[in-house]
Amino acid sequence: MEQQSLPPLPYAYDALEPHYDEQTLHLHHDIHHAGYVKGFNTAIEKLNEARKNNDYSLIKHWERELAFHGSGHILHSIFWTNMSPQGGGEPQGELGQAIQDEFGSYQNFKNQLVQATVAVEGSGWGVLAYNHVLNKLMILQCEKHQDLTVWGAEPLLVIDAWEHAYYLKYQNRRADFVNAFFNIINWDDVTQRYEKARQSQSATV
Ligand code: MN3
Repeated sequence: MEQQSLPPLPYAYDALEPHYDEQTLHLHHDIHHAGYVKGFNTAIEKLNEARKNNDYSLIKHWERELAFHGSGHILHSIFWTNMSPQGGGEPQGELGQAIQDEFGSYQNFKNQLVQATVAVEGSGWGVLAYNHVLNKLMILQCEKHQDLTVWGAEPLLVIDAWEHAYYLKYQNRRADFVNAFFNIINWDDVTQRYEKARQSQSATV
């Protein structure tokens, strides 16, 4: 497998102010996300070596590293494009309808996603996902970057609830950060992800 690289942000570091501050974005993207990319590449390299040498003595460690850093890399890549300086509002079209059908209303959906994200135990994420296997939208909590998911769930909209995502500006007020995030959600991006996810084939139950 090819080495992964850190994707550039699709906007300037200060573009999401005041909801998401420049200093946090710098640290979050340039240090934290870069760390997950590096960790993922190391895990890939070590697993290549293990196969080559037929030495699986550290297999448990490197598989865990692969899941943690790989999931961290994927979720952050989605997180950056989930935000936009022109974001906010409510989703329209098919996604808007699907949210209404699944959760009863946009407000119900928002309430559940905010509460789920705020209540993540320790470090983790709030996630809106489309589940290929069940053909349905789901709101999930994710601990760390990889725990508590459901197989077949493709993340569409993710909210980083690790302290590194908000602590400089919001300190212990995770709920304030999560609510502010709704002012910068890029619904066009979320809608495109939903449409692509619906088009891709998966065996269903
Ligand atoms: Mn993060």
